Amino acid sequence: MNVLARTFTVVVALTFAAAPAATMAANATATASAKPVTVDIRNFAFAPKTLTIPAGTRVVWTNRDDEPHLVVSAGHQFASSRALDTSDSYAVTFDHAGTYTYYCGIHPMMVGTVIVQ
Ligand SMILES: [Cu+2]
Repeated sequence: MNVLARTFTVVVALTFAAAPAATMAANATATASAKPVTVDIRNFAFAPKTLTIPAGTRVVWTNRDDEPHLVVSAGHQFASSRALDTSDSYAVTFDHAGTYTYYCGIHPMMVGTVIVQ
């Protein structure tokens, strides 16, 4: 094999090797953006208090307090949780853009907002 032919072989091999890698990277990005976003309920507050997410994101609230808490949609825009005991979680997938305010049904001073873009 002369040098030119060998170079051509290497370029072709690299082109085919690179294609699956690029596809895998694209899939990894899609998976990363679909990851659930966590809101901790801690010290009688939602953290973060305001969350901005792309449409289609699943939000998971987890109670880190020793007191029970609830997640209740202020405008009945999504289903309310049951009472969450310590370490219990509640998840809602937000498919549509909008501003969703919520509060704790036991401690109504606890408020949070999910902004879906
Ligand atoms: Cu509460």
